[in-house]
Amino acid sequence: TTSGLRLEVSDGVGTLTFDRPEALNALDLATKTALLAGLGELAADEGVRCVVLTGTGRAFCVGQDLREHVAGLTAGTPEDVWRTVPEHYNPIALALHTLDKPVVAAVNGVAAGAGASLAFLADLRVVAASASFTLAFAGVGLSADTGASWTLPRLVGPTRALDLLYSGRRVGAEEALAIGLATEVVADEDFAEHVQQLAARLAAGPTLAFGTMRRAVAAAAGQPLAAALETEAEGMRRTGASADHRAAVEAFLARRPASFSGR
Ligand code: T3D
Repeated sequence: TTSGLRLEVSDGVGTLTFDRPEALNALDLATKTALLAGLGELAADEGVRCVVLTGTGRAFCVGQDLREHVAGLTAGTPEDVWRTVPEHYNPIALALHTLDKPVVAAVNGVAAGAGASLAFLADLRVVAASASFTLAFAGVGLSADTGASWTLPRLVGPTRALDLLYSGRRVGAEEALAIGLATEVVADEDFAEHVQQLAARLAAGPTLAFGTMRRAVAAAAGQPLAAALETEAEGMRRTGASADHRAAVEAFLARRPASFSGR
């Protein structure tokens, strides 16, 4: 691929694979543009019921391509360089955050800077035993972007978030699991198969209910209990009117396994 990103749809799973292994899957302009377009495509495709974000080679994604970044700064066009945050990183973060289906980050290798931020926006982070996270921003004298200031304290608490942002230290898979950054750690040799099975399970689930849960959990982060209860009530009305709910209740009463269409 010329864009540095591969998009595949198979059996209800939409997979976006960072594919610039020679640059540790750093995000250049073409990759960011393709990522934003790919997320739009997967959002609009009702046949896609689970989204997986992963990388090829030894990295998940190491964030901004610093070679391209420096080339822009050296060319004396810093405004153009920084425009990438509102033009690419912010819409990418919102597109990931607002998908109406489960999102899995399959963290196959190191996730750095905005690459880590992207993984934090997923619902679940399946992390290969040899993978790691580094917030990396401080190392290049930058603050944080792509939602890390919002996601990270929610995942690990504000004190740990600032420790990780200040230090930029490498967090291995086991520590990531212990502090709540990883959902699970999987041996490298089992990783691809494990991710595929997880994604298939999610894609075979009640997609409308999953999307509604996803929105409710995100909204609750900024709501008092009374408002969250209203969001829940509205969600229960929507999912309660779904074909999946009806069919699953009938299956339960008939002692059959439920089969979900996603609607
Ligand atoms: O443009 C804007 O508006 C800014 C937006 C910023 C958002 C951001 O994401 S800022 C954060 C950017 N990312 C980083 O600062 C991470 C930098 N990389 C690292 O800290 C380390 O490379 C890693 C911890 C990720 C991996 O370390 P290690 O020892 O396994 O590998 P390495 O030897 O450092 O890197 C291997 C190669 O990848 C190397 O190239 P070479 O020397 O073999 O030709 C290295 O330069 C290259 N590389 C690593 N990260 C990047 C990169 N090339 C371009 N951009 C990178 N981000």
